[in-house]
Amino acid sequence: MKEWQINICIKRRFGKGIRDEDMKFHVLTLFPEMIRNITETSIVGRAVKNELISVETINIRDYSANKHMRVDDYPYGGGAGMVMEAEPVYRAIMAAKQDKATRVIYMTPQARVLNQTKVEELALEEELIILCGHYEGIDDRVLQECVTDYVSIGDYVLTGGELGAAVLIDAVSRFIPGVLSNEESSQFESLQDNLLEYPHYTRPELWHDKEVPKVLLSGDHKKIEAWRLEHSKIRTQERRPDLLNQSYQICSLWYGNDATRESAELLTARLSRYGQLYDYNRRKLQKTRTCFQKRQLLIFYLQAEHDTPSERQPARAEGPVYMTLRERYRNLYGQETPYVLIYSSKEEEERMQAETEEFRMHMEKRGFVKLQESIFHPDFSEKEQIRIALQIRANVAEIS
Ligand code: 21W
Repeated sequence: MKEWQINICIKRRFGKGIRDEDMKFHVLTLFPEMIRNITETSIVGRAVKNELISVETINIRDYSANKHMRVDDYPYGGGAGMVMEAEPVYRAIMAAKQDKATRVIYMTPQARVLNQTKVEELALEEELIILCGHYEGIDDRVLQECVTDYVSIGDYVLTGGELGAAVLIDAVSRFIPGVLSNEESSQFESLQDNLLEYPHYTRPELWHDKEVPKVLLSGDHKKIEAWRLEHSKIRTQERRPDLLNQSYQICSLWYGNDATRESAELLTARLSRYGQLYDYNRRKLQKTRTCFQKRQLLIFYLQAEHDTPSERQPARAEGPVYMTLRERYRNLYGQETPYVLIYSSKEEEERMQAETEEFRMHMEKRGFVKLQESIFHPDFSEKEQIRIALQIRANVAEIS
């Protein structure tokens, strides 16, 4: 059982208050029932019930500084419509914040449009305050003082920020462990690789004179995967060519024992639908000159050489010989290709310091740029695994 599953069991058994939710949303709005309607239903509603997330609505009107509970006033300089006053909004934000450094997101059409990268970045937070405007907008001074992120959900005009807040909550919640069931899982996701999904088919084989592509009936999984990748690319080129120059292919290079391989398989699957594994235990691969492109991301998994043999990984008759990183990867060439180093433990990171520094300089000369170092282990909880994958994806998004 994974850690989060155990946590759910504990919660079911002992009720509330055992442990905090993995994400807390505070929504500041004049129409709290609009948010509640959405967040009490469907997958988000189930996640709230299971206490994986919580959604607190704060009615800005409750923080009015006025005995008539008014929260808006005429705009200075004249013009149509009303403007929400700074003070009630400020008080509502302070009530949600409670001295914590929580990010405050203002939903507004005057912002960059929300995308998957931003969603993943926000999913790394523990709490979010979402501010919904109404009328013509909010007095700019409170926005300047409190807001950390401005978010639009698309280039069209709505009547208020509530639907935007609901969209944000929905998209972020999908990254909270346990929110999606296995079937709904975000493991393999359209857009995960900045590619649109390939076309799907089900029975019958022939419909309105249209046949199902033969390769899908072949049972050859390698061929099917190649077909799907190809058609994902074709679709993206046709319908969303703008996505293609944000897309990176994940290449995981590993050297070592079964634990190292397992790390590589797990993290690669979290990062990409079409990630590739390179087993550098193979002498042939070590000797082959391999050129990588700008749009590829290399992930090196360091050998957990001092790992004690576990049940999962019985000791080999003769374990892999220790080679330095430079020796293992002596034939790699890049074109400003980014890479990530993955250690299996904190101790390994410390032990390897000198060697990875030497490796970094070697790689720099060969056309590679180091993006980050992380620690990853198959025994990490689902939450920790997702966090590491999201961090890598956020860093990649930053350079692209
Ligand atoms: C719409 C507020 C327009 C302010 C002419 C004269 C939040 C939203 C919203 C809204 C204006 C999002 C005007 C995409 C959105 C939101 C309400 C300013 C009014 N026009 N994402 N006065 N689209 N919309 N213009 O509308 O609060 S996220």
